[in-house]
Amino acid sequence: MMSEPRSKTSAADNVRKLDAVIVGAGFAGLYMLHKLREQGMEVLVLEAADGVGGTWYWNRYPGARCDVESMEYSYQFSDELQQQWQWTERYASQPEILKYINHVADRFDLRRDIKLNTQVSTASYDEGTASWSVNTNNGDELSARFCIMATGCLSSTNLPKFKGLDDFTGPTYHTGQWPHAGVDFTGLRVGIIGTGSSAVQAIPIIAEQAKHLTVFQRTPNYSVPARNGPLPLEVQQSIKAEYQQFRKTNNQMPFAFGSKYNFREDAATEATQEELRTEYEQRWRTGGLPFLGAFGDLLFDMGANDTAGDFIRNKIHETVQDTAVAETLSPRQVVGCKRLCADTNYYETYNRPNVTLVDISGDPIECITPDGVRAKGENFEFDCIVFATGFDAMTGALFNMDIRGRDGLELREKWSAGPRTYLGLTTAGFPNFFTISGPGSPSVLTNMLPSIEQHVEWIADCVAYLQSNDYASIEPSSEAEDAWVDHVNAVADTTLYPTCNSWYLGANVPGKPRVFMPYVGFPPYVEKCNEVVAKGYDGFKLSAVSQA
Ligand code: N01
Repeated sequence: MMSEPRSKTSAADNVRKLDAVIVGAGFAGLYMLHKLREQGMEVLVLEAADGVGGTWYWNRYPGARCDVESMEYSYQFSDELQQQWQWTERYASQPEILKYINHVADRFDLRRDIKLNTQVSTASYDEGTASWSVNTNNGDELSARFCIMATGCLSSTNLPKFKGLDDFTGPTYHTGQWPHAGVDFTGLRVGIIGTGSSAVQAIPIIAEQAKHLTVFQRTPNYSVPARNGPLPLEVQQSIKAEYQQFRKTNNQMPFAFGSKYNFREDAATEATQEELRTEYEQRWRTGGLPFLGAFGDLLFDMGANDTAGDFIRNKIHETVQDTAVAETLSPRQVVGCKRLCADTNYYETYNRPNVTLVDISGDPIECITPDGVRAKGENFEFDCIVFATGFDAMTGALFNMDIRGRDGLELREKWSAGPRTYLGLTTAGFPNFFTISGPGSPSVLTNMLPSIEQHVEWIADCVAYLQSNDYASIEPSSEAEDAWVDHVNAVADTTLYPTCNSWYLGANVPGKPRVFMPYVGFPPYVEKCNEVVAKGYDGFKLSAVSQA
């Protein structure tokens, strides 16, 4: 599709010239590289880690696994790949997903165009040449027509600035930057701060090893049993026999997964007590996030949502023997407005004699001390501390770089009141700059793999369109962007998502503007993206080939 790849070097000025630079070698970066190379482009992927895998490279905490089923949380762009790869469990563990990503990197010969251990420090747009200058911590100087951010939504860890953080004399760990050698907690007194998805997976396993585990909980989270287990060969074969149709049906689901679980349209508000109990019980037994598909109004109507909340709170009380602990573990916010967790023995773990729950909802942690944590006027002594405190989601990784568009406009400055994009793919003032699963796209509310594939294919088609029509650059108009931002908010406001302090809103990071970042609803989003293209890139400004 591309005419001629750009010349490879420019020895005189030491700047390597490329068609595209991609930042990040996770699922998004790898597929983007594959796609653009197929189009004859010269591409380089820059990756900070010393291996591929993105989120699955970093998040190696005990119990880390995906909450979307393995037959769905995988690439669909290659039928051979999806037919040949064998998953072993209903939900793939972190090591298995990392093995899969490495297999993909080898299978499609991607490694030769990936530079590891390389962090992008600056990326700036040069109007004269209609290209991006990219600099790295290793002194690389690159010039590329297209700059594509595949930096992930949950890749910049959030470590709250606890007073005394550096005073603790033992080791500390963040779930999102776990040591590769693993951690042996045997015989140790362990403190863990946070009770989100990472903690909910890690706590049961750490509790089995540790001498004592103390959990500091600021907000309880709803969790449903994952019901993980081996994935029988016959189940895989039956899905593989109709894999393409299965993928297609999933892509028509609101969150791009779970079609076999029937996301019902019936209203919980119109169901009898018996119907509610039967439906929730059946989903609790089946396990996993399709629990939220029990009724069509769960994420839209407070009364409907309460019925799901009551059901889970009852389950917590049935499971946890100590009534006071059960009550402390019982969330009061809307089910699903913080990401629903899927666990293995999470609530059961609080029946262990070596586990203590500390409710810090009313009294924030006072400080970290040389020996542990001080909270509620009490000193808790630990041999090590685990921070399961999440991520500066969706914008954090982008803001870790100095990204400047037209006229030196800084991305951090432009988004200081919250991210502004058109379709979550592009932002005004930043020509030829794309964000894969960026804010304003369904991303984290969906099965990430189909969302990533849809973005990669949209970007690849866009680049091919520019090439074949001799356009130098593309960027959205401010009007299209403003309308999209308003639309993203309007859609979110029809749901219950904005009702609690979630990372979807940036509420977990002090000082971050409170803006709902993802777009709710995969099928209408894809339809909009396709419509924009069908109308000749409606809402975008296309510039003729630069004379520079
Ligand atoms: O992070 P989180 P996570 N003092 O932000 C607490 C995906 N994921 O890494 O709720 C005390 O959810 C914070 O408390 P609060 C998934 O999308 C997927 O667990 O803000 N506590 C919260 O309890 C998920 O949603 C999988 O009041 C503080 C916790 O730390 C996302 O990643 C597995 C605090 C952070 O929870 C993030 O999950 C893992 C403070 N100052 C992750 N600051 C699966 O696929 C924060 N907290 C299964």
